[in-house]
Amino acid sequence: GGSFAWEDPFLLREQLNEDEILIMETARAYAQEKLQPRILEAYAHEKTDREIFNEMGELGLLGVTMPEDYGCAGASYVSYGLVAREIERVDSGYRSMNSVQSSLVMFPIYAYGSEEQRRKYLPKLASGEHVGCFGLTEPDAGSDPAGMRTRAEKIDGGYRLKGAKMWISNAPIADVFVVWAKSEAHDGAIRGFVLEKGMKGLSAPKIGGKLSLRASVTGEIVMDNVEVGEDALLPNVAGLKGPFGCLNRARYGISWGALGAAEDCWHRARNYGLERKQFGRPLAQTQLFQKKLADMQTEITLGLQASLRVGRLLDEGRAAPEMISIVKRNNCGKALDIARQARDMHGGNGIQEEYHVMRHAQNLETVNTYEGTHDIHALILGRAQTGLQAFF
Ligand code: TGC
Ligand code: FAD
Repeated sequence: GGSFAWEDPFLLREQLNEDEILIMETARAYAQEKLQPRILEAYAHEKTDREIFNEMGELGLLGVTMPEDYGCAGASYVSYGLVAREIERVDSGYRSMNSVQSSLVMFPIYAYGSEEQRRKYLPKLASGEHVGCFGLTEPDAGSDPAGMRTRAEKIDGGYRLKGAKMWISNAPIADVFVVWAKSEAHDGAIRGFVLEKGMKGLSAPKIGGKLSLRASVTGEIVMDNVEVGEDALLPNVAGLKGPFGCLNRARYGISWGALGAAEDCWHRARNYGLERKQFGRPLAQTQLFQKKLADMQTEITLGLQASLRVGRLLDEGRAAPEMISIVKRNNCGKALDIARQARDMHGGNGIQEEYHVMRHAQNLETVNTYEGTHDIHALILGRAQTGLQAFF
């Protein structure tokens, strides 16, 4: 018979190779020592610390799957998932900063860019000297990005971009903007463009009033006749499969990340239940409390095992987008439920910032919505098994 580790029931750690364990431990030490101490202040005052990009870059935690030629770690997708889990154990907003930079900005430049674009942008994004953002969503096109209005008109030697993007992570502090637009010169196909801070007509106002993901700044991207050269076009992809290729990777990372936040809630609820006494005994000695802990342990353990499997398939080049929809949808939905339960199990203290669980619950509302809402992933999976699309 084997022994049982309550916090790692299926011995996930044993399924990782040495490089993966190393990168996980680097990310964990950084997250716990450097990020955890600043989160309450950052969250309360909506402060996004720009330095975090430099710190992550220095440790090799940005764009970990990209090759070493461009200043990256050349690590596995499993490593990328482990990094997301460790960072989101502290806060979903910090993981968001990393996901966008890695999967939504560095990946498209690497996968769809020219060699010149790769050399120009990737090393500075990898080191955190530059911050990137990804503009797909618009005020009137969220779940249905095909409905975007942003246009690229052909001009002599390049393009003129017109339109507005909404809900864009990192935008107000970004140096590099990967934006998607319908291009007249390409029969109206959706194409990717790389814009740079300071271009005439380009602005990125902050969206205020968020009650979720407050440590990660979100903005609009306004393109008021932004003129760019031919070299701003990502040459090697056309159509929605461009942005979706990036989303596949980010969604996969989020499936790990959300469970990191859930684990933090689970561990905090367990500790609280062991210490807090009511009716003359620890809360953790009641049947209802133990059932909740068992449910959390079960969902987290199953979810991590599923993400690990999808990560291995990604590393083998065999992961289908629908597999990613299963883990993104399930793990975000389960993490949100777990965070809400953990909040409840803390009683009144559960609403207090220093117990952290309510912040996770608030954050996971966003995580369950962005990168394809919980229901949109259900429709993707419904379509894949019935052959019938139910979006419209
Ligand atoms: P559909 O007809 O299904 O597909 C259009 C074209 O795209 C291709 N495609 C994919 N390619 C690669 N990977 C995928 N996952 C793909 N899904 C679709 C497809 O093959 C087709 O190609 P082609 O060559 O035949 O034209 O498109 P649809 O318009 O019916 O799409 C519906 C739907 C719901 C699947 C899709 O639009 C969707 O997923 N909506 C959700 C939108 C979304 O996820 N937005 C995310 C914005 S970015 C963000 O939230 C970042 S937050 C990150 C952070 O801060 O951490
Ligand atoms: P809608 O599409 O209007 O959906 C509203 C509701 O209707 C949802 O419950 C949805 O599930 C449901 N719904 C929609 N269509 C259907 C249907 N056919 N059938 C049944 N139900 C349906 N986007 C980016 O491009 N880049 C970013 O960096 C980025 N960062 C973000 C950061 C934050 C903090 C947030 C909140 C969002 C971010 N987003 C980003 C946008 C995010 O991807 C969208 O919010 C998300 O895709 C949902 O789009 P929407 O908000 O327009 O909602």
